[in-house]
Amino acid sequence: MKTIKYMIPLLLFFVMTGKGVNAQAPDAYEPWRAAWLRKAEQAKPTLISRICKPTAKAEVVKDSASYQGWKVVKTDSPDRLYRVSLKETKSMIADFGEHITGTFSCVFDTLGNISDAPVRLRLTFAEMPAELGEPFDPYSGGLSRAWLQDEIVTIPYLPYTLTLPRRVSFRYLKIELLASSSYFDLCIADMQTTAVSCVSTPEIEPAAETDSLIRKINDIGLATLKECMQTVYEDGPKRDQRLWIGDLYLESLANAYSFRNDSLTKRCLYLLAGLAREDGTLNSNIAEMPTPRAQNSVTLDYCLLYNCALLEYLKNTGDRETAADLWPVALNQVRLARHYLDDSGLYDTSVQPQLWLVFDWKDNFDRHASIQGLMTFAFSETCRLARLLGKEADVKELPALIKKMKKASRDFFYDPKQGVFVSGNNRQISYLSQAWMTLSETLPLRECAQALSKTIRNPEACYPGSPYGYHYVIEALIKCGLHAEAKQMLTGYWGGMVEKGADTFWEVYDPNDDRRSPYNSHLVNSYCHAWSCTPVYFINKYPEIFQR
Ligand code: RAM
Repeated sequence: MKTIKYMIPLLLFFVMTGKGVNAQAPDAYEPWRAAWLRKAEQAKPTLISRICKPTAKAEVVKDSASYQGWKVVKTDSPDRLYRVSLKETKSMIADFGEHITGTFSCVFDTLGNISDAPVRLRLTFAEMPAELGEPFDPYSGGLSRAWLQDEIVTIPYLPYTLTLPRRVSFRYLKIELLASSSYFDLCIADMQTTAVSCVSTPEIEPAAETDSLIRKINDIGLATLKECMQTVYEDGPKRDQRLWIGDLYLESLANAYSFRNDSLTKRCLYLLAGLAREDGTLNSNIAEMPTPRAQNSVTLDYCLLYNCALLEYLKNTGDRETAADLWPVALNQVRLARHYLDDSGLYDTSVQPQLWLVFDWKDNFDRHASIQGLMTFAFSETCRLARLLGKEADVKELPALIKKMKKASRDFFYDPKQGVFVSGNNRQISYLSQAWMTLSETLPLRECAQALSKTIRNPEACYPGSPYGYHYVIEALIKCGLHAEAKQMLTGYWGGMVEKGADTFWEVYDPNDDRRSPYNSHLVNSYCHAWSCTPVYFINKYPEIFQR
């Protein structure tokens, strides 16, 4: 009895300070985690499959006028791939006519004599002509060599149906004969890929009178998005095959203006929440197989973009239950980001640990102004989300903080003489600094428009290195009324990829450097990359800008 009497004040102390709760449940999401993962599983889409066959026999040709120095030339009808002596041809290329993702199988047969020995072959699946033309070894890339899609296979006897265990993502397939017996000849009798995606046809399409280049960009954007929409939003079906928050945000924007598979967005939001860290911080990405698990990595910009993705999801679907469920996650990302602000409301580069800031793949790009702008933008979006959910009380201090941050940004990053935002010790002028300062409405939009238009006309300015970076620049141009510039940037940048032969849009594209790679090998770049699909969003969200 006595003990209970002493325990009551102690219990009260723990409840009031929250210490007791933490001591017993250090996991911020302990009460909800299992339910979130269950809901993610329930929202998992069924994959739609279709059988794809080669549409031509082809060859790869070195050509300095083509992208990355290689082009594929169709040489024959697809039936010329079959029943032809592999001993004579040694190597054959099949063109499937479009980018596909799925399971490949092939039937090998003898031509005459029975098979008296195994056969050794190399199959190389390629998104791009360069992957057919250039040897993969010695490999110089920073990411695993195993991402490259070549397989050495040994066929034990013939006829034999080979089905590769690994899902592949490609347009072209090269088959090379490496070793066989002199006693018999062999051929391909049939081949196919069971291609998969969780979507098939878009619900929204541009008006018939839309300019043909814009329609083409829209179609290629749709193909890109479709390929990346599997049982999660993947960043790229060739590589990394993972759900990254930044990619999810842009894919879900494009999905809302095309396929409208809201259940996939819901699944991804729940998965990220269910696999967040115990302190409430989101991990930047999730691998789905064999069971969903997070890669142990945090990127501050992506944490904050989760809140923006959640707001968009709620606006597009009206699904308050999901948004309310995940509201604690949004609050925790704001909490995390606030550690990085100094008293004046400025992102403090001395706070440790400094987290990875993605923003773009571009060497020497200074991210200070961009993270300040993105934080301000994401805090404002979180306030909007709070309003829709009736949770304003949880963020009552944010509006004043946002005001303070904008003032700090103007004092620290804005150069009134030049009329642009600068970032870093070298006072770098970049497209993305202007974009994030515009999206955060740090200055009146008229002045943001001036900063943006000065920057995009400045040949010395640091331009983005990826479609991901360009997305935010176009969003900012539209926001401050620079519609013609937005359209020109979209048709110039994405149109550049179209001109260079893209079937799907690329992870990295620098019009001035065809072999650019953040991984020290253009062969391991992803050439069907989710974050490049957003013309679909722009073109269909803003018909008055892009469809006239
Ligand atoms: C790469 C991918 C992915 C991106 C991350 C940060 O692995 O390009 O799309 O989100 O980096």
